[in-house]
Amino acid sequence: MLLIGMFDSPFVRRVAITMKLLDIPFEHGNWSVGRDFDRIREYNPLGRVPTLVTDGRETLMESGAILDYLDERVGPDRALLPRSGPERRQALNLMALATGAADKGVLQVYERAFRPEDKRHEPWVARCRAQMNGSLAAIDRYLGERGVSQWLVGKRMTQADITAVCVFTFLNDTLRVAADPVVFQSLGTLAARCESMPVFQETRVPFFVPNS
Ligand SMILES: N[C@@H](CCC(=O)N[C@@H](CS)C(=O)NCC(=O)O)C(=O)O
Repeated sequence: MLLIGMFDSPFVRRVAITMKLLDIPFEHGNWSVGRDFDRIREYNPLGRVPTLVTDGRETLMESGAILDYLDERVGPDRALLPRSGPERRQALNLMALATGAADKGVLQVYERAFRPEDKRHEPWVARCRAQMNGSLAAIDRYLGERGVSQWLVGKRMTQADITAVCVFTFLNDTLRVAADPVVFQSLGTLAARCESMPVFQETRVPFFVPNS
């Protein structure tokens, strides 16, 4: 299998971590959405990552759809998203908040990377920042109430934890969301716990400016 996209993307990274945890080997197409745009579009007309090319030459796009395929491949007992019921709904809600925060973060990063300075619109950037912070705060509050030593859902690490941590680390690297240690303290504790695990360390790379 070929996983296209750099690990500085939280969307690519959550797929890579999942594949490693589920013992699914892959070749890594470490291609930049800026520099390797045309090459990525040969596989995904949208020019987006992650894109996964399966051994059966099927091309999958959107990290959520790719994760769904990976869970299906390993079966319900090993799947990283809870199978059904309140835990599944809670995990999906937390992941929606996390990926939503990441989307708003990516927009802010691209504003700096792709848009000339005189064309930037600060009120729009501020709106993205407020949406991003609001989502992170909701996850942080939820975990704080649950207990910082807990996983986000159930009694084991699930896709909700992987996604929340990949997003939090990305937003911290690019936009310094946790510069003040009091803000997002619970998420910070969860991230520190996960980032010390080998599977997270193997996919931890410095952020790369997209159009360089
Ligand atoms: N909803 C998508 C978001 C993926 C995404 O935003 N990827 C970024 C990299 S972090 C990308 O490909 N950007 C290039 C572009 O959209 O032009 C997913 O979950 O896969």
